[in-house]
Amino acid sequence: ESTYDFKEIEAKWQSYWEDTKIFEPTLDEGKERRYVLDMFPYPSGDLHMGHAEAFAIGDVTARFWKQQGYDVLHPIGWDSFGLPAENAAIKNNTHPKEWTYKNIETQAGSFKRYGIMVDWSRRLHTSDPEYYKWTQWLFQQFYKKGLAYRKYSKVNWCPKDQTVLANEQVVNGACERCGTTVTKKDLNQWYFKITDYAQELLDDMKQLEGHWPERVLAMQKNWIGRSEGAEVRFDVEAGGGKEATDITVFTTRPDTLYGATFFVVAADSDLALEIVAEEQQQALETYREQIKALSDIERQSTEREKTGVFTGRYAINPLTGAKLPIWASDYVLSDYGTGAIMAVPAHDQRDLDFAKKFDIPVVTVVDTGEEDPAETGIATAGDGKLINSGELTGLSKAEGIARAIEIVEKAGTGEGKTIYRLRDWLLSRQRFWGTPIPVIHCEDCGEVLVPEDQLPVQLPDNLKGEDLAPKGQSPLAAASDWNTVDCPQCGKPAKRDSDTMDTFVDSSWYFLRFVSPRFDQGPFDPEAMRQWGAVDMYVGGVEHAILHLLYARFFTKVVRDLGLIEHGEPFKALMNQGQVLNQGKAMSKSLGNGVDLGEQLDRFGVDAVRTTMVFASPPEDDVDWADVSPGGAQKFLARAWRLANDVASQPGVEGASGDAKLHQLVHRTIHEATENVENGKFNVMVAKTMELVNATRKAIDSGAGAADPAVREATEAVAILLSLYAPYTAEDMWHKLGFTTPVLAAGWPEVDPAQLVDDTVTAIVQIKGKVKDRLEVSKDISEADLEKAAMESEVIQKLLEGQEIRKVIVRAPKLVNIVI
Ligand code: ANZ
Ligand code: ZN
Repeated sequence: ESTYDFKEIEAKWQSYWEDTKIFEPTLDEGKERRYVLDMFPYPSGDLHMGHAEAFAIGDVTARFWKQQGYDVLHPIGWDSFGLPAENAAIKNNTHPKEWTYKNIETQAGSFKRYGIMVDWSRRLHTSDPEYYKWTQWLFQQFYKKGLAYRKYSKVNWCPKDQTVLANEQVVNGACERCGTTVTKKDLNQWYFKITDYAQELLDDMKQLEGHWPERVLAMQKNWIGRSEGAEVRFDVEAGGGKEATDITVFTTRPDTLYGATFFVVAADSDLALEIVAEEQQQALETYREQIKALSDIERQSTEREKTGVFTGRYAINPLTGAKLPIWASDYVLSDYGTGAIMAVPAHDQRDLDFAKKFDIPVVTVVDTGEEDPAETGIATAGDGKLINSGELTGLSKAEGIARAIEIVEKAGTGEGKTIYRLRDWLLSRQRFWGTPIPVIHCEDCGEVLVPEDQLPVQLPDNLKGEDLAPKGQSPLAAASDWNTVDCPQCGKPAKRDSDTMDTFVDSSWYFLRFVSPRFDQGPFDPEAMRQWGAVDMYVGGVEHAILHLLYARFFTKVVRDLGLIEHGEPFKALMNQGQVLNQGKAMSKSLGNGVDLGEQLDRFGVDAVRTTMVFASPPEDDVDWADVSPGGAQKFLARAWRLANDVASQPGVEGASGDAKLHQLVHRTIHEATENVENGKFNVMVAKTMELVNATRKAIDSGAGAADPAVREATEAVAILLSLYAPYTAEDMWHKLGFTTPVLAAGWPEVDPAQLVDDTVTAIVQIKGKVKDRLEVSKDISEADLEKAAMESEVIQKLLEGQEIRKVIVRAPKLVNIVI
């Protein structure tokens, strides 16, 4: 009873929290609501140290808002489609759902043990038909708006996983998952038209400034990649057995038109094949074979030596009439801008490298004051005066750009243009364990949406093991009993679409589903959505800085434009937690530096692990498990817990505020803890709790004693502070202190501003001119209060016993002299 036994304490409270439903929002009318969300987990094995950190951090905010009196929604679910389940199924000759739901159960058990304040009644899994029915429904709404479409395209193909990868899943030319070199393949694929929202995705980042980490906003901005410039049309002379034509380029530097000395088309583009002179065709085809396996990043790398082939054709500069040789090269990308450029070697490094390699002239047209690029091999990109540029000569770079656009617009050979690096989102996957695309292909009717009343299109249950092994087409394409259906429009035999959706689709709207996860009339209940709206605080790893967050923002905007919600940004605030490292490195099997969460919990207890995670550093910094001390955290919690144990055995004194110094410290601690949590300095908030625990212990042992009202006040405050990150200890203390409701129902203590006044002075209390006591008082104390404080002093009261007071002289704030 009087020693801190975390195992005993943990065993006591989990079911209590479930019974009292204290983790669930009350949905009371008129109560202000807050929505806290942690990025939902993927069910790979059991929880690990990374989960433990992220969820400990997310829970601080959720519990803090709860204590502050908000009605808090803090749900949990699983992102439960995906490749690992399928691979496990192939290996174990099972259906992917077995591995998936078994792991989910394991993780759910661990989360419950971990004491996260989540509303378990709202739990969802994206692989449940009740969930993916609405993923399919949303896909169909996108389709009807022209925001989901299919096109033939060269896609990134992982030869090992036998599936298509989005650009963002290709890292340095290799598959993000398995590291195999990615190749290109021509396939008919589904896309979401996220490019329609490029500008809005940029503009709305203003709302997020100050609430999202700056670097995340910078990464998103960069990814969207807005470029302002012009499109300019160049005539192409007839030659090499081909007729005259024209090619449009995109340039951010129309001011440098006079410096264009050659022309480049993307070697892998159809355009290159169309224009190439007959005598150069073979050379081009050989070159195209060579570059096939290269990723975009390799192609654009400034390190790599430039390569290319002359096409045998010439373009005419619309301003100068000069004849520019047209080359084909891999440093120009076929899917950016128009897939063709005018090359200005003096002012673009890639062009200069190419010009040097193939002996093409370099003409400087902007005098930046730097040395001549033709000599140095270093292109100059800065501002300066235009030279050798006809009617543009003498202008600055900005003036030149504006003027050149005017000229080409007037001549009808070009126009000002803004383009984006952002590509449409390739969402189809040739895999089994994902949301089936709810479309039927009919020879006569083309693409036909599966009628709404037939949703969800469910995955078949009868495929397992080898049936799921990648064979270049989706296992669903091979399952003819599943994919053969009647066309909903004409009734003829037709085929279901056999692709499934990228799992990023599932996670692009789950935060909307949580407001009413059992609703069966739509993706969410409009009334519940009106009440909860956007997520107030979203917590998760910075690895999701681009894709997941961009996709979720895009989905939210489309759902708003469908008239289903009012808000256009899903996450009002974002917190990126750091990683948990060991010995300065990410934990990994190969390094052998993994730390098992379950073992840590067994050894130190849930609260000690959670406290360590929160205390180690500010939330966004990494935690090195080799540098922290869960044992120390456990001692701190035991110390805190013993306060309640000591106070509990005391009768308690009513009325007076007790030990003034401790009373003041309580209020200062709460005040500072509030600011620390609000500013995301959770670690400092823990340090403040530690100071309060130490001061309270001191007051018990060598001062006021455990019965002092300030000691009780301090101990209650400690329990409430601990309720943000050490839930079991906090709950146990709270009940020891005599309360019969959960500590999360305590409410955040109110701070008495008078206790925050900084300047106190030491007042001297004299009897007949001799110093008998000293009091810590506010420097603004009134004469009457100072006299009262002096008379209430225990020392003085003893000395005055039986004496007749003749006169009291008070000089606030420093002196009281009692004459007897
Ligand atoms: C002439 C020029 C002169 C250019 C100069 C730059 C500097 P951002 O800012 O990234 O949008 N470009 C256009 N399309 C391309 C493609 N498909 N692949 C590779 N490069 C391409 O870059 C725009 C500039 O990159 C364009 O402006 C074009 O080169 C090149 F002193 O045109 B510039
Ligand atoms: Zn049909």
